[in-house]
Order: sequence, then structure tokens, then C-alpha cells
Amino acid sequence: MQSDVERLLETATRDIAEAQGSSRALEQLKVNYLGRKGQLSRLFKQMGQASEVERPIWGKLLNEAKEQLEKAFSIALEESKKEAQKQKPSFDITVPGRRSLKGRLHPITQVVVEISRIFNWLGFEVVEGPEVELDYYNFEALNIPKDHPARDMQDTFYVSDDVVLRTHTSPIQVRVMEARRPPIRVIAPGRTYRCDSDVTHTPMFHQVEGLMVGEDISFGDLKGILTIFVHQMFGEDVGLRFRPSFFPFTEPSAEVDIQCVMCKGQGCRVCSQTGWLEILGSGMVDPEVFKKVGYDPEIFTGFAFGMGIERIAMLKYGIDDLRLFFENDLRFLKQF
Ligand code: 2U9
Repeated sequence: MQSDVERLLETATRDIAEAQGSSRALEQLKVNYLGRKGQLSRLFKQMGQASEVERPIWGKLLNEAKEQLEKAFSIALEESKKEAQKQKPSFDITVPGRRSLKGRLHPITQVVVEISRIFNWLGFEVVEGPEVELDYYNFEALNIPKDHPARDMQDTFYVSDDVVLRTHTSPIQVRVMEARRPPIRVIAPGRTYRCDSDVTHTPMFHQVEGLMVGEDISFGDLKGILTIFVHQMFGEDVGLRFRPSFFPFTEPSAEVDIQCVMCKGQGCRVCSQTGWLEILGSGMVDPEVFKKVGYDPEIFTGFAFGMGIERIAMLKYGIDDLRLFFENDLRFLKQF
């Protein structure tokens, strides 16, 4: 009997190890070993053949084996339940899905897209360039001499002696001119950096600049293109004027004003009672800039312009605080 019990325990231990992880297989085994018609019961029944002396010894042996098997099955079943729990997906598939938030373009991006669309339609290609730029492309090639106030440490973020964060997107156009021959019609949108921070200035802001170069490009072309742009952007009925100005890279230069979008030219707080709002700068590319990129200024002429996107966006959407563009407050952004 002792060897029968030992063999039973041995095979049961092996079977349990093999069935580990499957609750069903373990339950089946448990019935085979411990059930009413199971293997242990069979041995219990053989006790009838035992002598008076043997019976209590067999009884003890079988009861101990029963206890041992019950314990082994209970541990194995517990383990496999835990394992099954671990493998179950940890989510409840009956919970209703969460509505995904619909994103939208930042108002600054929307204005860049709108400006790009208008100039694309006028035959201009969108070009980009590095935000960390050589001093040469940001200043030197644009006829901004070493002692020009725009190069002052207060305005420019210097990365090293000859590397800066671009203060405008003009270096993009210089790079385009170096790489190509006219005719050229490009616009250059992008981030720009100036060491300036107050209610009306942020250290990073956005610009779109444009450049058109060819053999017969005149100030008349500049006026025509920019007039079409203003009418597309702000409406056909908006008046505009060209006012003489100065930039180191254009000669002659002109700033463009539009009739105040708030008071329609009547005079209000936004336009300081003048009825006009300045929206962009422009001019005929200075011959010195052409010389720097190896274009003969006797053959080629061209015009360029530049505008601050935050300002255009504020005027187009009637926003009175520049900081709103940079705070990422959804209550503001959701309105566009
Ligand atoms: C090349 C030659 C000329 C780009 C120009 C302006 C006038 C201008 C300002 C508007 C508001 C910058 O953001 S702002 O402060 N820009 O007034 N920009 S002409 O002239 C160029 C560019 C590239 C090769």
C-alpha cells in the first residue's frame, strides 16, 4: 500500500506540473485523483482487505496523501487563476468610448496658410530656411553694416560670434538667390527671434517675407502685387496707402498702411485716431544686396516685402493682446 500511495503522489505531482496554467485541466485532474470514483477513492476501498493492524496505518497514510493532494490542487488552481487574470485585458470593453478631441490650426498658422495661399495664386513659391543662421546671411548679405543698430546685442540673440538666431526671414531669400538665377518669386514664412520682451513684443515672433526678381520688375509691380494681397486678405473695399520709409536692404522703401479695420478709417483707439494701420514694409531690392549674391544690378531688379504675422492676425481677428498667441489657452484657441 505504501508504494501504491507513493506512486500516486508522484504521478499526481507530475500531472499537476504539466497542467499548470490551465484551470480546466487541473479541475479534471482533481476529479481523477480526488473524486468519488478517483484513484485515491480506489485505494481507500482497498482498505477492506487490510488486517486489523494494517487498517489504521493505511488509513493514516491515505488521509495524509489526500490532504497533500488537496493542498497541491488548491495551490495550482490559485496560481493558474492569477495567471489567467494577468493575461485578461485590463480594460472593460463595455465602457463607452471617449470622444476624441478635434484639433485645429493655431491662428498664427492659419494666417500663414492664408497668406501662402494668396501668394501661391500669384505665382510665388513657399520656401524655408534655418532659424539658427550665419551672421553673414542675416546681416552682411542684406547690406546691414557692422555698426547698424539692428545688430546691437539688445536686439539679436547671438549663438556665437558669427552665428545668430535669425532676426527676420530675409536670409532665406538670400540663400535662394545664391542657389538660383532669376526669375524668382518666393515667400518665406517662419519663426524669427529678437531680444525684446514687453506687452507688444515677444522674443519669438513670426514673419512672412516675399521676393520677386527679374529683368523688368518695377515699383509698379510691387504696388500691384501688394494691393492684390491686401484686398484678398482684408477685403476688396479696404483702402491702402504706400508711405516712404527706409530699410538697409531696399531702396526706395515703402511701408503699407491699410484703413483701420476697427473704425473703417474714422479714427479710434486702435489706429491712434489716424484712421490708418501699418501692416507691412517693402521696397526695391538694394543693388548692394544683388552684388553680394552675384546678380548684376544693371540687368536684374526686384522688390521685397516683409510683415509680422502676429500683427496681421491681431488686425484680421480683432485681437487686442499679443500674449494670447503664446499662452495656449484653449478658450482662446477654440475660437478660430
Ligand atoms: C532680400 C532683400 C530684401 C524684406 C523686407 C521689410 C521691408 C520689412 C518688417 C515688417 C514688420 C519686419 O516683422 S517686421 O518687423 N519688414 O519692413 N522686409 S523689405 O526685404 C528683403 C528681404 C530679402 C534678399
